[in-house]
Amino acid sequence: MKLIVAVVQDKDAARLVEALVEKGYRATKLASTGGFLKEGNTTLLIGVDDPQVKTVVDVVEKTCQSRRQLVTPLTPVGGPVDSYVPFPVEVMVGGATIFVLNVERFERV
Ligand code: 2BA
Repeated sequence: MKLIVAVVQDKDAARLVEALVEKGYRATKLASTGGFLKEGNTTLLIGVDDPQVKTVVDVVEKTCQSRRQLVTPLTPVGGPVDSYVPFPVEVMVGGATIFVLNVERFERV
């Protein structure tokens, strides 16, 4: 068995959970925050048998879009505040960041 951990954008999360549940997969949705943008995103935990990993990853890939996002860097710590002009920087976020982990033991009691 594998645990798929997928970090996705909030905008795609509801559709993704719907698509997974519709196909008979179980998923847990966690509210999370990206370390870089410090904005909310969604982390899904999806436990599946090994042969189903590819199908689930395909569903995630089809459902989640990449989006460009502008980030305004913070004032450098200790730097001159008055002369600092923060220019927005564009980053490409998502579709999804996916980790596939081996599950040592799974029980539903
Ligand atoms: P954030 O950490 O908020 O990152 C959002 C986007 O900012 C990233 O998109 C990437 O395009 C950019 N970014 C992140 N760190 C950067 C850096 N040090 N320098 C320049 N640009 C940077 P994604 O790569 O698609 O990541 C989306 C979210 O997935 C991340 O949100 C984070 O919550 C999660 N994530 C990505 N890689 C991860 C990893 N190795 N471990 C744990 N979580 C990860």
